[in-house]
Amino acid sequence: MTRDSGTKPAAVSAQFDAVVVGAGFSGLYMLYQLRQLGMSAKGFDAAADVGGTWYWNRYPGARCDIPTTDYAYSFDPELEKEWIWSEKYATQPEILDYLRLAADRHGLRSDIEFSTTVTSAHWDEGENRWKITTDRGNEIWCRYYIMASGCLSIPKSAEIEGAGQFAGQVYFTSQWPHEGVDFTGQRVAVIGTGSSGIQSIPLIARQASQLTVFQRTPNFSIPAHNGPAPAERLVQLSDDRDGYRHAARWSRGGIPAEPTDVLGVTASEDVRRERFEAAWDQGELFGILGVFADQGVNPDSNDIVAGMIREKIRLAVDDPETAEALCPKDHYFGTKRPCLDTGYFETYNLPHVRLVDLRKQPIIRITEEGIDTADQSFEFDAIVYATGFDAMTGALAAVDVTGRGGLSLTEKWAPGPSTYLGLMTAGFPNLFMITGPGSPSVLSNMTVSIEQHVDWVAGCLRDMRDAGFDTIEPTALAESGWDEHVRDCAAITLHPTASSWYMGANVPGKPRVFLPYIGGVNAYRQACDDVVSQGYLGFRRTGRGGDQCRDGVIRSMQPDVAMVLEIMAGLGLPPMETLSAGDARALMAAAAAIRPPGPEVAEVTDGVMPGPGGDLPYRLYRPAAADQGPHPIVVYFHGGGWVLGDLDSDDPLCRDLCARSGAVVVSVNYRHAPEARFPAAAQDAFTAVQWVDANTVSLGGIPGQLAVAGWSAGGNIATVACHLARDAGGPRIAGQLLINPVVESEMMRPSYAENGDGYILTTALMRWFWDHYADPAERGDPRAAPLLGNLADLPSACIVTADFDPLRDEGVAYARALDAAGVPVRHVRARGHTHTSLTMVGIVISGAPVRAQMAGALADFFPAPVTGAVSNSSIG
Ligand code: N01
Repeated sequence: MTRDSGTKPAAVSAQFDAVVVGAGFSGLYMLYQLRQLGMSAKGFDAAADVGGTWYWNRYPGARCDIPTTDYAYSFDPELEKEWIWSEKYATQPEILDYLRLAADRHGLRSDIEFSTTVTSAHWDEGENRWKITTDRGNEIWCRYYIMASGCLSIPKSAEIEGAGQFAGQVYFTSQWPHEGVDFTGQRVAVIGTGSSGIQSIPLIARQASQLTVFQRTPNFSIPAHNGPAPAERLVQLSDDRDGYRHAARWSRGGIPAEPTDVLGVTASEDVRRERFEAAWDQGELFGILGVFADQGVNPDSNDIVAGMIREKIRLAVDDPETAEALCPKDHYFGTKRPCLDTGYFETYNLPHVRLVDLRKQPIIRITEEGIDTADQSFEFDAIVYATGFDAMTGALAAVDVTGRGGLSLTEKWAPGPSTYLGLMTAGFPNLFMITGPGSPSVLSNMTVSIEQHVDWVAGCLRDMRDAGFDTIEPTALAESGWDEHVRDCAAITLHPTASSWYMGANVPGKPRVFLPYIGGVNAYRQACDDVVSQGYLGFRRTGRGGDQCRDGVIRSMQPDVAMVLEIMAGLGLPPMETLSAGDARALMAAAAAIRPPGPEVAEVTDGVMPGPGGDLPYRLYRPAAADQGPHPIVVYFHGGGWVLGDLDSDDPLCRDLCARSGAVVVSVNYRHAPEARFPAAAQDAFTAVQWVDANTVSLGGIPGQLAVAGWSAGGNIATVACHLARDAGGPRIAGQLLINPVVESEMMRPSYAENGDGYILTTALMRWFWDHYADPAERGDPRAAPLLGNLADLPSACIVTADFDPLRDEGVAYARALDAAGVPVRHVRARGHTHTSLTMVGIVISGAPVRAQMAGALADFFPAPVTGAVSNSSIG
């Protein structure tokens, strides 16, 4: 950001405990907290006064898009009482006044050097301090360097040829003249239809004689319905301010709200309409983003909301062609930040306002007189750029920052930012970021996130001082674990599909990574608190207090798996092992009845095959019409500890495997314990494989292309069938896909100690299964514990193991033992998954890529290319 004019202070060389860059919401509160700690601190800001984003963005119509009752500090109860917001969404001048008052109440200005830009920050390893320099020649040494420089503070350049040629007036919404602009009688162009454009266009239209809006991407916007601050919220606040603020801190977005569990895809048309209209009338971003619980992850649900907003746009705009051009269709609703407007779409009904759709006629260049598009030359008196920001990383990278060994921050972040909790980055000790990339920041009510970050940093500095540490820095492991978690959270949403500034897509050459943390303010706060309560897990701290490193990863479970576990814990179900086999089966069946059905396949038929103890029911899934076959066949065995499960229990998973792999899947319902104990299930499995092999052609299979698959105990009998087939000299099995298989009975491996409690399949339940299935004396038989058998000459294997599964280590051991025996093995690690989560098709979205790998392994078992498989990317 260029420096604003102001009285030039004398250059100084000084020492402080901390330097804070930025004097907006975060910088001011950080300075306040540093004072509370008794630390000396210096603030710098390029602006001539406090305010941060609210100092610069003075364009007409600039307001916040979070209700101002919530967009406020909570740390100062007196300020809260003293300040009454005049509107639901306050204007920029009012918010700036509020920040001035906050600064004055605490005398913060005296600590801030205004009109001064920090240009470099270098970590001195000998001194264990940062050396900071500014554009005014200051040189400051400090222990802590705190970037409170905002997420949207570096304007993006216009990137349009000839931008410097224009002879008329040029304005950027992000650097608006303080004295305001009078457009009366002028021909004005606005380029850009993000929040800044959408807020300013209706007001510019009031003055301009002609207004032409150049739109590259239409944006979703809903009416703000601005007015007085909502009475209901004011009452809530005055009745129980602390309770309200507490609820905000532990909410998903930073505003108290009851999350819905209504799914767009299953709700009735009436419910959909009613919920949408209520959110539309409320005029709040989080409301419209939360009409349905699944609209952020499910394209069909998202389309319902998006479609209703497009309906509203068509109703608001008179000219059908203009209306259509204003309807966003290239991104899912919410994946680019939606806007709140006041009369935006209606502005296009004014006779002097025109929309130019840059998708149809792109801008070729800016000329001295105006703008040339592919179709037309326009003349203007003024051009307004509302073209956005180098978001989230721009301000951090604008300073020349070097850490340990001269490592530059921009070099480290060339592939995309990497942080621990969005607060710190490895190699840069004592450098803190307020609302940095990898934190909820721009997806949340910023004031709540800012206070949480500042409080965390202040607590961290206090703890360091108390324990005698001078430096703190995340470990590489902790940081990569957090980065992975941030990516995992984004990957299950629709966000990565959009070319948004959240993805860095608006700045040419910027790496495309989802920048903020989408797991929620509450989940994030919990992670930060857990880091502290675990002795600053993931940090190295040094000083006279010693050299302490608590290495580790704070969150490694897939976010949707964690959510399912939380929901299940909330149901208070009795532990399975306390039930009779019959009651446990009934519980499983009840759960199966209410889950999503899994993908469509061409045909599903039930039948029976002869088994050693009577007929065995089976269900056949065909990937394409029979006359489009034949296909390879996979004989599948369901999970359930040899006690539970049936043809229905693994139905969605079988559909998924069939649709993804293009193989016919024959799911076999073998005999169960305790009614039929060991080795009944294993015998049934082998018999089923023999029968399918003998009937390959009539089942629509390709002779010689037969594989087995199974999950859990089904994996056990699938591989045992391979042992038996090898020993019997046939049938020939092309491969075995074993998903979290049981392959031994000891239950002694570390994964039992790590994961034996809390992840659905527990040690106690596993013991219950074994007790039902086999006598202790039988459990060493290779038909019960195949890991103990002869593994030579078994079919190629794909073994899937899940991180949070007690069976993980025996699966890994089996993969290693097969490999040692010369069997080709592929080991798929289901990162962050539990024993059961991969089978939750349509619920646990993060399981989809793992199931795609399974299907790929099945396809690899068969020599010829498989026909009929659908694109994996189309299956959730
Ligand atoms: O910026 P933006 P913004 N030629 O990046 C277009 C917050 N905010 O300043 O989408 C032609 O959203 C660009 O087109 P495209 C809020 O978080 C909040 O409006 O890249 N067009 C887009 O239409 C917001 O999301 C409030 O195809 C070009 C626009 O310019 C964030 O700040 C108010 C172009 C930029 O939209 C950023 O908002 C204001 C080119 N060369 C801002 N380059 C509140 O309400 C870019 N565009 C609180």
